[in-house]
Amino acid sequence: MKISDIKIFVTCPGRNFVTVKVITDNGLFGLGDATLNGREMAVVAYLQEHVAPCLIGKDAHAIEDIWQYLYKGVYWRKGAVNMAAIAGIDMALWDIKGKVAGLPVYQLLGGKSRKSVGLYAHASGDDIADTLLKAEALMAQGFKAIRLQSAVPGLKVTYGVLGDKENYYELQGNRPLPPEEDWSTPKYFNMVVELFKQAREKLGNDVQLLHDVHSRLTPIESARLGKLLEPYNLLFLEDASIAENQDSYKTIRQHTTTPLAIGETYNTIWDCKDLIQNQLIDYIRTAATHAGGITSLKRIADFAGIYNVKTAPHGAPDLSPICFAAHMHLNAWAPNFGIQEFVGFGTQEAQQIFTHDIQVKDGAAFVSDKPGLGVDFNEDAAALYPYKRSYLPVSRLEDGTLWNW
Ligand code: GCO
Ligand code: MG
Repeated sequence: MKISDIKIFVTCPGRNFVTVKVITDNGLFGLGDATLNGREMAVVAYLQEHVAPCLIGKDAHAIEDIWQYLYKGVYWRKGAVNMAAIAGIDMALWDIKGKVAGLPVYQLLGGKSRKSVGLYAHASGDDIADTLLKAEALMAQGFKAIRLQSAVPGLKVTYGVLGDKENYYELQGNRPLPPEEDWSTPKYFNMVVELFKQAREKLGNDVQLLHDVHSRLTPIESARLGKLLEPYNLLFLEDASIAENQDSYKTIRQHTTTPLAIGETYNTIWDCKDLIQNQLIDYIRTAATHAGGITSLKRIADFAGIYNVKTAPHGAPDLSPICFAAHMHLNAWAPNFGIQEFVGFGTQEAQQIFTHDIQVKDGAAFVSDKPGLGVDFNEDAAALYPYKRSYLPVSRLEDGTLWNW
C-alpha cells in the first residue's frame, strides 16, 4: 500500500484549519490536522513544497519510519512548522492503518483503559459574577471540571474573555494584523484570587476547578499565585510561567502544592523532558497537531507515566476536530490520562465540514468505534470558506513592554 497523493486543504469556517489528506494506491485515504494558529500558510507551503514530494511512493504502513524520515532526515529538527506538518501526515497514516485493520485507532495503541474520557469546559466571563453564572450553567449540563477565566478590571481587554457580544474566545478571520492587548500582573492578582474564593463559595467543593495564566507571570509570581490558590484546591494551574528554561519551574514547585500543567505550545518531548523527569509538573498538555502527531504523543505519554505526570491534551478552538479525534483515541488508551480540554466542535459551518460520531454526555466524551480516527472531511463544504489571514494578539505591559503569552 503506497502513498499515491497528498492534498492540503485550508478552510476558514470561523477560523482557519489546515487539513492533510494522504491517499493510497489501493483507494484509501487518511486525514490529519496541521493547523498552526496565525502561521497556517507556512505549514501549507512546507507540506506542499518540501514534504509531499518526498512521500509519494512510500509504504503508507511505515508510520514510524516516515516520522523519523521527516524528523531526523531533514537535518532541521523540531520547530512549530515542521512538527505541525509531521503531525498532519502522522495522523493521516494512523487513520489509514486503522481503516486497513478495520479497527479504531485506540485499538492499535493498545485498547481502552477507560469507558469514557473526562472533559473540562470553559467559563470565561466579563466579571467574576458572569464567570460563575457560566460555570453554573456548565455544571447544570453535567460538566464536573471547569476552567475559570475572568476579565481583569482596569485592563481594556483580557485575552480569551470576549463576553457574549463576540464570537467565543479569540476572534479569527477578521484579524488581518495582530491586535495588541495590555497586561498588568498586579491588577490580575487582585482579580484572580477573589475569583476562586467566590467560586468555592458559590459552586461548592465537588466541582474541579482549573485556571490558565497564559504564561503572564514570572516563576516567583507563579509560586505566589499557586500558594494563594491552595485553599481553593485547583485540579491544575496552567501555563503559569514560560518554561523555556525548564529548571525555572523548580522555583514554583518548591513553594506550592497547587498542581501545575504546561505544554500546549511544545513541539517535541525535548521541550518537556526536564519538567517531566524532575517531576516539576503534574499534567502535560501537548497536542497531537503541534507536537508531531499520535506517534510522538504516545511517546510523551509513556515517558510522563514513569514520573506520575498525567496527560491533559490541549483542546482549544484552533485545533480541528481531527486533532480532537486523535486525542480521543490517545485518551481512551493512555494509562496515565488525566483530563481533556473541551470547547465544543466549532461553528455550525465547521461541523458541516468535519463530521464524526464523538458523543459528549455528563462532562465526558465517548471515542468513535469507527475504523481509523472516525472523522470525515467534506471538501465541497470546506471550499465555501476560504483562508483568511488572521493572528493571535500580542501582549504588552501598560508601559508598552512586549510581554509573554
Ligand atoms: C487553551 C489555550 C488557548 C490558546 C490558543 C492559542 O488552554 O485553550 O491556552 O487559550 O490561547 O490555543 O492558539
Ligand atoms: Mg492554555
